[in-house]
Amino acid sequence: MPSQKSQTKIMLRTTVIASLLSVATAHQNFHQFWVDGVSPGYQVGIRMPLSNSPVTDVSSNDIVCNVNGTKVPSGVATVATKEGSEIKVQWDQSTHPGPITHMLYGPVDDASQATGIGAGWTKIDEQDYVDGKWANEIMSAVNMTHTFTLPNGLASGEYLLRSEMLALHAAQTLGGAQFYIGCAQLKITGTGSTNCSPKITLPGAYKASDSNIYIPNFYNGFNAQSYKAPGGAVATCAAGSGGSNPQPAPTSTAGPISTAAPQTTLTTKVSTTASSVPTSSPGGVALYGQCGGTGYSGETSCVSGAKCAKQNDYYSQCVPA
Ligand SMILES: [Cu+2]
Repeated sequence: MPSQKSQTKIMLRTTVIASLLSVATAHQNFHQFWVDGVSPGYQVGIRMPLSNSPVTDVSSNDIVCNVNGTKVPSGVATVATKEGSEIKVQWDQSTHPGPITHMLYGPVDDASQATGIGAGWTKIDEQDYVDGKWANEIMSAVNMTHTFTLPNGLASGEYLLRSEMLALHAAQTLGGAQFYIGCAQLKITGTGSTNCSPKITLPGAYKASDSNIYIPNFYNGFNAQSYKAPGGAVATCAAGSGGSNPQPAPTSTAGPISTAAPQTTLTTKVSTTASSVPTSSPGGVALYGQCGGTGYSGETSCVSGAKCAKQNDYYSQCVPA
């Protein structure tokens, strides 16, 4: 029978392990997103990191798309959307105080081949500390989700969407801030002809000693209300009028003015991802609905005025005839 002393030792050790575990489970990943209310599925379209641990070295390539996130080809599906679309991201539950930020990298020909390392990033969304709550608390109240819109005026092409939750609970120590990062791959149809600006270089834009990363007085007089997440201002993009959800912010006049009709599409390049229900009607599949592809067994004719066009082996879609 173990002595009183060794029992105490065992209990102590168990307590230490339990508390380490609870710290580990407090970590978080970006695990799902929705485009105009439709999700391609859990972890689909996202370069999932090897673990839910944070990146703390802001000068490493891991700051781009998390550990393993710059590996190409990525083997991850690219999800189709359009400028002005509403993107909802969902993260694992988090009690770590801090902001959420979204950046785009592109356009590129093939998002699955883009490492994201370098100067091609622009910030398109940021939530910091609002009405006494950090972004993670605000998200916690809505099932750990955060919603924003893609800017209008984007050039058509493929992009990386970088979601970052910066945890500041250890930011009072140099190198203590914890960056949780996940990158999704999007194919965006846009009306712009130029990129958004200003550009952000990753790694490079963040320094460990930046005043929004290293906050010595975080628990002692720090004013969260004036806090702004790293990466600078939210970008402006070339003007365009294609989206059905106009963005108030962009003011640039660099792009051509288009009168293209609003489009609603959500397609994925990989067969394992289809979770959207095809919209069928007596006259055929609705405009932009699915009408074919490997594994598809629904209606294959489109409503009048639309034709079924093959996007890839896995997806055919009704488009204007
Ligand atoms: Cu954690």
